[in-house]
Amino acid sequence: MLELHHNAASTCSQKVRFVLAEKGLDYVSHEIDLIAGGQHDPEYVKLNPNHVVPTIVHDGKVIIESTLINEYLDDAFPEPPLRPEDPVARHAMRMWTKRIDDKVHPMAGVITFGIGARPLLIAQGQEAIDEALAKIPNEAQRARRKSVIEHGVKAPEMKTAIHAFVDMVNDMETSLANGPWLCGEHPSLADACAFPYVMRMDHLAMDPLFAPDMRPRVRDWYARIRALPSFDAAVTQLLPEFVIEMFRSNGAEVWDDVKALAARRA
Ligand SMILES: N[C@@H](CCC(=O)N[C@@H](CS)C(=O)NCC(=O)O)C(=O)O
Repeated sequence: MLELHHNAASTCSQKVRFVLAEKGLDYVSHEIDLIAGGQHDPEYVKLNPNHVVPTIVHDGKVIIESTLINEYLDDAFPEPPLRPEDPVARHAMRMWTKRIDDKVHPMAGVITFGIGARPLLIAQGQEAIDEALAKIPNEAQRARRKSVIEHGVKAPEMKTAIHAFVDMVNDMETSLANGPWLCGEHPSLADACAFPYVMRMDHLAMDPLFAPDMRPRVRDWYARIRALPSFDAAVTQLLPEFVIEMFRSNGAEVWDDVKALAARRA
């Protein structure tokens, strides 16, 4: 039996739900409200001491860290395989997942909280913001979150964040010259890992950065991913339209600043 502790809008949860769907695996769903602080619930922290989603529990065994969860699922449920057999292609796949975990994911927090969710958080008042910040165990993450809630798109962290996303879509554009998916002819864990971040750009109205005249292969790859039934199960069925609309309108408000930061990297 598989249980998944997750959140509809969380990028790391989306990539795990995509893999669960690709493998046709049913799971018992435990949704964690990240705005209300469900990730800090002492019972949940016993499962995930990092206070983050996702976590899976498989026949009583607790598995954390989204990329490692996806590798675990591919080990435990090998069909269909989501890692290339060829060692060089498998290394390329792991380069994508590592780079996204190390460089892109921390910056996704910057654009999400500094652009998409910022007005909602500010509306909750400073006391609620301070209380939520105090609960974040990772010091660097706490400092980044504080800065972007205070300064929004003008926060010093925003430049590095936008550049991490521009670098990602640039390198995707190059890789996708070799095939329809990031590591060849079939979707792999690299695609599962990358799509939530490209989607986050889309939801924050940053999609001109992969417009047909700019990064057409990324554009086509994103359309290809969205056409898969697993995308529907992992995202469309769970992520409320009002969240996407809120992100998109908050993103559109600051697009000129984002565009200026992106132009310095493109
Ligand atoms: N390295 C972790 C990162 C997980 C992570 O940062 N999850 C975010 C949602 S995508 C979260 O739970 N954030 C809680 C918070 O910001 O307080 C993984 O890959 O599982």
